[in-house]
Amino acid sequence: MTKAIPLVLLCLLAACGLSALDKAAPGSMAAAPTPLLPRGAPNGSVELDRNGDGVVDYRVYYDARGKVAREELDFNFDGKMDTFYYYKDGVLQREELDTRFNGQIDIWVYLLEGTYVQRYERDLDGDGKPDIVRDFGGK
Ligand SMILES: [Ca+2]
Ligand SMILES: [Ca+2]
Repeated sequence: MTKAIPLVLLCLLAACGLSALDKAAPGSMAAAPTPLLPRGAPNGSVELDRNGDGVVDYRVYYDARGKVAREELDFNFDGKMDTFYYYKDGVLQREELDTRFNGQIDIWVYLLEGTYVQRYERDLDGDGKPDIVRDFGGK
């Protein structure tokens, strides 16, 4: 037993906290801290076909200063965007996820400083309104 153990335990606890959030947002659809293409032409947009099937599955929009403003992702490659990231001044503010792939957002994640989850909302019954709200506080 060493003094390092409490720190390891703390890390495990932190990992548990994160994985609980992961469980609510299946797969790797959780936070993407950095945009795929963070800079681009002012007010422009870029489309990508990540899996090469001829269907666009990633789209990014830039603000007037060429910083990323919004990203859209087709996570399950069914041709419909299901994961949305909203930025302000290039910093991630909000994620919206359609985890049932039915065209309706069912998870909203609000971020602080682009990293910390400030608020988490989930729609369980498919009416488009959150049933679970977790507010982690912050500013
Ligand atoms: Ca594709
Ligand atoms: Ca999709």
